[in-house]
Amino acid sequence: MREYLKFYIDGQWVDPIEPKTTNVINPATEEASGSISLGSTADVEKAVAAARRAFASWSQTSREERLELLLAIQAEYHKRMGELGEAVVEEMGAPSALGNGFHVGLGAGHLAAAIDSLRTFQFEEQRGATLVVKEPIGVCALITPWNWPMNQTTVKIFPALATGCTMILKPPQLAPYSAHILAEILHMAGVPAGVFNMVQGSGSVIGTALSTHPEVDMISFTGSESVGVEIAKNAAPGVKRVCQELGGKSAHIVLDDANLAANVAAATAGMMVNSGQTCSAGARLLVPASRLEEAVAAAKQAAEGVTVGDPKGDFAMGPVVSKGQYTDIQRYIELGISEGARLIAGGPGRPDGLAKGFYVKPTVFVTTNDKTIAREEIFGPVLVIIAYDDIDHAIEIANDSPFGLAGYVVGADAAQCNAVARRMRTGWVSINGGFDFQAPFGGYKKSGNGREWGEFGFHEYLEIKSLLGFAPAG
Ligand code: TAP
Repeated sequence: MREYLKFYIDGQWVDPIEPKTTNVINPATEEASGSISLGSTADVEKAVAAARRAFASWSQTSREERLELLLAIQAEYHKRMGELGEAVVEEMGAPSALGNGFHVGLGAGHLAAAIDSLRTFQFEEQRGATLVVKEPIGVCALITPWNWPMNQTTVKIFPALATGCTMILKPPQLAPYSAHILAEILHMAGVPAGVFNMVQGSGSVIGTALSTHPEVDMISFTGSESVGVEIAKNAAPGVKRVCQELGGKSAHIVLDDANLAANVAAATAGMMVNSGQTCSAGARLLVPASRLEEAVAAAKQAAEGVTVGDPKGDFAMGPVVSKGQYTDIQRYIELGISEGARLIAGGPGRPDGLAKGFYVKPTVFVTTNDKTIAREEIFGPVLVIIAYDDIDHAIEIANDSPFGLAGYVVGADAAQCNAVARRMRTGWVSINGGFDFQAPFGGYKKSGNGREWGEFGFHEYLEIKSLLGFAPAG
């Protein structure tokens, strides 16, 4: 059993001011795997005060000093990747290969990207007699979700550190272990006292205290639309910057010239990665109407080939994170059926042989874009296939969504793929599997307003100042 009962404030592991704990449930066993403390507004006060004090000196550090610290963090991170991976497996049920692979690899990737960006980032630009300076915005509240716990924390912490900000991290109650280990890594690497602080607890208490705190300058939030809106409202009276990374219902367009069966199979298996709990998942698979049945056969075979079981075993898919998440996904599957969608794989209930744990069947429907299961984010292993008549129709369907986070295009003709990608109203489009840690990531429409990852992620943490009549040093 893990007991992570202390918070990290002002460079020290400290007890909560008012002791209160909660169990963390292992989604594979439905049993407690450990416990964390639930903080109060008094803990937030301490953490914000520490971050404010530290900002005075950390904001004045040189690029080289911050680079040295990030390199020290990188060395510590690499030493403890195994522990981080095991924590992710236990807290959110990721299969071992995924938890120890892509989950912790995303953290390492964001760290390397922050280091690369910091080496060359232009913090100053002389424009005639004006110097434009980018300065750290101040004390940042980082509020993260459970679905890719290492990705979500590292994509905020490292750019915040690199730009000279100080911060308070509020990790998710459902997946708090990896964040605690990450705080240990930062401590071991020598992050100065107060620069990074972490308070565990509920969003309604800790998140609200941070969003409304007059000494918090900026909030970087990843999570659901409803909480994003609440944070923005809470932050509005203080005129804080609020960067929101919210949900998605991304289209994955398979063009007519693509190797359809192979691409549909890959897209189906891809949807089931992390039990479908990925904001940028290609949850709407758009295929040519003339080849729908070919796509259905490939998707059925691929979904039925996704093995589901104990995250510690050799399975492609583990459970979903919680009972609440399991119940929500079951509701959507039932809704799909009652709305008349054609169920081609999976369906309600647990997979055969799994009596315990929040396991969901890899599920595929064929439906139309007006149905609830095609419009709302299910955040589970549920793919909807939608047929299109021609490319204009495919793009119309792709863009007919309240969200605009990601998109995928696969096809043999690169020029055509590029043209389709350009017409998609989303912040991030992967063409034939393209992936890049330096590419800005974030959403249009209800998917949010921020851009994270690599150099573009730095801008969220920077103010822009003009120094007029600034004579360049001669
Ligand atoms: P949320 O319920 O929104 O929770 C996200 C974080 O916000 C948690 O740490 C939560 O705390 C906290 N929170 C809850 N209420 C709050 C409040 N009133 N004020 C401040 N903070 C509050 O999301 P989730 O269920 O963890 O994650 C799933 C959602 O996140 C999906 O919609 C998904 O699409 C989205 N998501 C988006 C992205 C990107 S990059 N766009 C990435 C991942 C996930 P507790 O839960 O600990 O109480």
